[in-house]
Amino acid sequence: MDLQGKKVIVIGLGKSGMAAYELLKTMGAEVCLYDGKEDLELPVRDVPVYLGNIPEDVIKELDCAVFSPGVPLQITAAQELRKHNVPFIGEIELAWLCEKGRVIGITGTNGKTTTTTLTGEIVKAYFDQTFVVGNIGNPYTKEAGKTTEESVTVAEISSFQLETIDTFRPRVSAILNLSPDHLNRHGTMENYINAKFDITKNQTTDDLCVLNYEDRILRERAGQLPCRVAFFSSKRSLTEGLYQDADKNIVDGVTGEILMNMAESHIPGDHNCENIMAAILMAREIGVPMELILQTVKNFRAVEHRVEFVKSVDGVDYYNDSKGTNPDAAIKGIQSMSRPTVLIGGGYDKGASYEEWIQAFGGRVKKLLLLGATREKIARTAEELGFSDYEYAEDLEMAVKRAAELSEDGDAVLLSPACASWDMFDSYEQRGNLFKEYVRNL
Ligand code: UMA
Repeated sequence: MDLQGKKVIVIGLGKSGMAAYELLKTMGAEVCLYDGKEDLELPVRDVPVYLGNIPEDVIKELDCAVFSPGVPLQITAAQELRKHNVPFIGEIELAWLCEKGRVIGITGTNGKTTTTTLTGEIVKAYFDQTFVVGNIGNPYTKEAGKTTEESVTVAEISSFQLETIDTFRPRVSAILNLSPDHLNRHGTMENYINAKFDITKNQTTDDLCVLNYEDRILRERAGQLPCRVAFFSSKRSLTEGLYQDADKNIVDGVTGEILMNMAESHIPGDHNCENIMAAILMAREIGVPMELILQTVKNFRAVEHRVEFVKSVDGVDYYNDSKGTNPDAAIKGIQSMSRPTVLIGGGYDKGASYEEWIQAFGGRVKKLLLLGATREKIARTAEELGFSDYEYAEDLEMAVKRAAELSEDGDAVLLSPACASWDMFDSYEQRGNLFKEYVRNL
């Protein structure tokens, strides 16, 4: 799509929207901007900005709309655009139009950020020009203009972002796992799964998709994908791809060669073993020598906000798992605790069910402190499951203080909300940073 001289509107003026705007200017488009927030402080003064709604005479003139990932495709402005047959693409697709190098695209419900960061580190160790972009917090449109034929882009891609791709074609993709998330946006699990599989829709047999063998849907649909597939498994031996054996070795399924042992890594747990195996398979496909891959894996440390150790106060270890934004991620958080734990949870309601999360407490949680929009819903589920060791907290700061009172030498305090942050915070990063600040103030 050539956008030179075309009238383009950017929908949503957060990080991605503003980066898309800058890129569109360099592409020679005539840009205007829209945001649903009527009292938004104007981000720029040199182009028209429409807040709340887009006038019909403006819509009639538009050639294209570029959507930010967080803006649902059902909003009134989107319906108006559709009515006037204005085509829309997402911010990822726009970036792709300017991409000159090879792309690794990583999706899945959980583990995306760890896997993207690790893969980025490995690729950076070998290729001079590497860009790590996408849902991880660095909009792809911010970097796409800098790519070259030699560069490699490692992109974390959310289901929101996959809804609005058109020709985006990663040379290597990965779908790490699938569990219910963002159902308020996608409506059904089927829609959510389809959005995730769309990462492969333009791939061909020249390309590879890395899949988790332990995820039934991924395993079953693998044969229908238009590209080659490489599996990894943390639970059973495979004759292809990579697997983890009973002694926690990561083994090459084809040659039987032991590549490394999980004890050599700083990121423990089967879920991290899966992230590591996915990163190894992707990096190998893109041409990074195995020795360098393994060396980088062994040096890699945990990502911020993902079961991140904060501090020990009076013998109590505090962990920040603000990135535990859905029940499945939070299950991994609580399962990695080896001490009696005061757990802080609750937040924005994405329509999830909290049953499995509460069932996964497995006697580890001595008290659950609940905050945010979902606190009553979680409390009801807890009661139904016979877990009544919970209390409400008014805000995160009060929750941290109460957790300190309730815990004793040898315990852990874990913030792992099982919910998004958007009811009380701008982002999970802000929630995690505030948690760390409150802990340091104890
Ligand atoms: N807005 C509207 N109408 C709406 C909703 C939002 O106009 O109905 C406006 C808001 O007023 C705001 C702007 O859109 O001004 C925000 O746009 P955005 O929500 O797309 O946020 P960005 O700042 O552009 O950040 C986005 C991703 N956010 C979401 O998908 C919600 C970031 O992922 C991503 O890091 C960033 O692009 C760079 O690519 C965050 C996230 O929470 C981390 N992602 C979800 C997740 O990981 O679970 C998918």
